[in-house]
Amino acid sequence: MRIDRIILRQIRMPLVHFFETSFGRTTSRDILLVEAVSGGVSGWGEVTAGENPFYNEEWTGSIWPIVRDYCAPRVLGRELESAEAVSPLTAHLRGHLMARGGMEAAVWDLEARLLGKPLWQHIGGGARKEIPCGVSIGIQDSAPELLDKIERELAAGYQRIKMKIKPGWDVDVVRQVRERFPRIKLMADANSAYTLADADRLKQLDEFYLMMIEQPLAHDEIIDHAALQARIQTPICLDECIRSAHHAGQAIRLRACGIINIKLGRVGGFREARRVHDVAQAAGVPAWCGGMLEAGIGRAHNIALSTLPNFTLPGDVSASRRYWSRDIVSPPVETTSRGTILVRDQPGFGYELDLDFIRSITVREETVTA
Ligand code: OSB
Ligand code: MG
Repeated sequence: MRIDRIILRQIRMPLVHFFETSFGRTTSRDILLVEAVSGGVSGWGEVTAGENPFYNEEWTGSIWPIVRDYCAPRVLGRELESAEAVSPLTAHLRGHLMARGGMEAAVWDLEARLLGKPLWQHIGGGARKEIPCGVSIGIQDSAPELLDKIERELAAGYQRIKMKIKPGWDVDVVRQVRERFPRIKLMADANSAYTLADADRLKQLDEFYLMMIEQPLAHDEIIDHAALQARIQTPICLDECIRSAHHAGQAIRLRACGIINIKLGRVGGFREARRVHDVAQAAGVPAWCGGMLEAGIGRAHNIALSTLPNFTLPGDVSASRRYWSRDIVSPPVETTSRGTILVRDQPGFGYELDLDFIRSITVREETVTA
């Protein structure tokens, strides 16, 4: 496979509802799409970086020069044995995993299309034809608003609820949710808002028998998570901390987590995501697929990833309509009344692109050639 050109596009899409985490509120997204073209066939990737360097150090503005000046030139015009070869070609970059991962995912999609195969099959997935879905619910302006939202998502069939927490929006709010919904699968995500000094407060969450608490401590701190896990019963799930299979192995060995959230962009693409998956599986640590408020392409890639066998817990990948009044793929991603997404069998990521719509919301475009 030889890639002739890579087209970068930045699209702007308002969210139907703001999304707030411990690091801030997002109302509109600026997303980078990567189109990799080989002999007239295109594969597409979506970069999962946020608009600001708050979740991790990457952001919409850092992606463009990294893909244009460092990632694309390494793969363009070169004979690639397979999509597997892309990640090693950009491995000399320090960090910038989301930028690398967005381009890498485009090449996986391209290769699947060249072979006429669905992406899920091409990456070695297919353990399930229906993906179990949960939802991630941001910090709301009031607890009653949160309870209403949860009620609506449960009525739509979603299998588990993740609520965002931060200091000042934690034990009391979780208690209210638990009192109202005593039996649901419930978890909390702190996005690194606490330190080990908060261990007593975090221990108070044990009484609510959460499925897990996600990333309570610093984004780059595995050892403190191990110390916290020794003090609390609720299983810790790591998100931000796990950027590679190596990190996953270290975290598991140190007993810093009992569950791993795998995000395609955060680990730099499909090759590393599969390696993280394999490390977790070998250790008996369950995984689930995290979300980054993706548009349809990223969502479809997440669905493909979620068909690997060890994605046994409901993930954050949910219906397009929860985020967008109109998505860039057609049909939009939809869920069943069982709270699942049906895996599609079309070649590549499995959905049609709405190119007219993409054109209408593109604020920047650039083509890179060999
Ligand atoms: O920590 O999982 C996270 C969104 C943006 C940044 C980080 C996270 C999230 C989510 C939303 O929880 C997941 C989604 O619905 O896409
Ligand atoms: Mg998270």
